[in-house]
Amino acid sequence: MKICVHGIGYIGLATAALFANNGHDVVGYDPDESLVEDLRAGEPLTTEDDLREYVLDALDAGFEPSNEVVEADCHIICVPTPYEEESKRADLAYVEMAGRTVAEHLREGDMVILESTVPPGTTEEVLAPILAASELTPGEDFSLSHCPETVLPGNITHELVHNDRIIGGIDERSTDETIALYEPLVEGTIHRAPDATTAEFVKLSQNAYRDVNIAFANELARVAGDYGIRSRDAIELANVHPRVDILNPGPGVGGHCLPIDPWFLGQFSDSLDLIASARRVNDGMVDFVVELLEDGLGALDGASVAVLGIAYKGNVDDARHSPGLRLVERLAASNAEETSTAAADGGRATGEAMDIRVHDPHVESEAIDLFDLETALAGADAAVVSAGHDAFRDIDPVEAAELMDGNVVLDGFSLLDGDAWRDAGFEYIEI
Ligand code: SAJ
Repeated sequence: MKICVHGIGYIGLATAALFANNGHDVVGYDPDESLVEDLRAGEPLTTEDDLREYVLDALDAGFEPSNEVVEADCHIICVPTPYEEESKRADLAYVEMAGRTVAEHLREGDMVILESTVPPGTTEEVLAPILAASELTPGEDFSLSHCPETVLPGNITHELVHNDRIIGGIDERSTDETIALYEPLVEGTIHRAPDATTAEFVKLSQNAYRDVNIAFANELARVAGDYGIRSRDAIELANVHPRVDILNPGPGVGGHCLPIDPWFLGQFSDSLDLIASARRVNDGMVDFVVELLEDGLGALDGASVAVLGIAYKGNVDDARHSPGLRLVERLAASNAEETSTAAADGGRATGEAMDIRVHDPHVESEAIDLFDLETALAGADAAVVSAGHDAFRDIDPVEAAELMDGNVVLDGFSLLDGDAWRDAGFEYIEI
């Protein structure tokens, strides 16, 4: 089948490769010229080795990246749905734009599938009317469905094939056709949603569920701290019950899904309560980390802090909405506050600014200065592990003690060997 994938970022690229590697004739449309050029030159923009190989196989199989949209039997929309921080809403401009482009190329009998994560109702209420501008009727002249992706970044090529899929069309025929397209490629089970809006709702509910579960763990961690017990021991023991499955506390929830998708549930509803609270609990973890740090150091004024990790989770290079970045911003903001309070007091600073040095073995950033591990630790009063990278387990506490001036280590993910760090003279703090 001729397939045009609209948007070949992370998900679109993997989706295009999935179809191309399974015998379909795939064009991947993206307006970004350098992205398309790099892909054509066999240079997929990814640090995931599996995905790179998978895309290279797809290019060998005829996958064609392009800056032009083509007529196709099936259009799959994988464009971003950015989150508007202030209104807590999804910006659907890219979906709308893709809809208009598809409408220009739509023919009777084609299929249109929306994979982007969107607020409930988007396929039926936003996309369908735009596609109807083609003068073809959605559901009658062409099929239209929502088929959300659910892959875990870092494990995309496996999950793309093995995860279950939820598919919901705007009518029965749309659902049937979309299921028939994915069924031969997917090893997980394909579940039929009653309609497109339910499929959209399910995807968001899965991420909101995980976010609420993590918020529960984070709240337990704060409560456990009040009782002087270790939250991870308590959670591990609570989880021996066959119907309890609490996730892990940490310095907050990052990425471009969990901190955002729960809010999309509220785009056309005023009923978010627990889900909104969970968001606030998770966002508030950065303040808790700062409190723990302040307790450990005595005072933040003039302290030198090594922030280890700004990726949004362990072993990935993506720093979007990450707890590590929030921590850096939060510490930098206390510096700014200190300076402006000093100015208001007549110009004399009461405390000194903090020196914040950031290290991340996976992330490259132009927005923030990154240091190698030794430089970040040299002279530091405290080190904070703010991303769960496996590489941090290899830090030798004895060498760290020699490099650092102070002896505070705050392990946001309890991934270091606490006893070894204590033996090396550190005050080892967990969440
Ligand atoms: N985290 C914790 N404690 C935990 C687990 C995670 O604090 O016990 C934090 C992580 O450190 C990270 C954040 O949560 O900051 C999110 O990480 P994640 O691994 O839970 O999820 P994502 O954002 O990488 O991917 C999620 C997945 N959704 C679910 O598991 C329900 C993935 O399957 C989705 O495809 C993806 O969102 C998406 O694209 O929506």
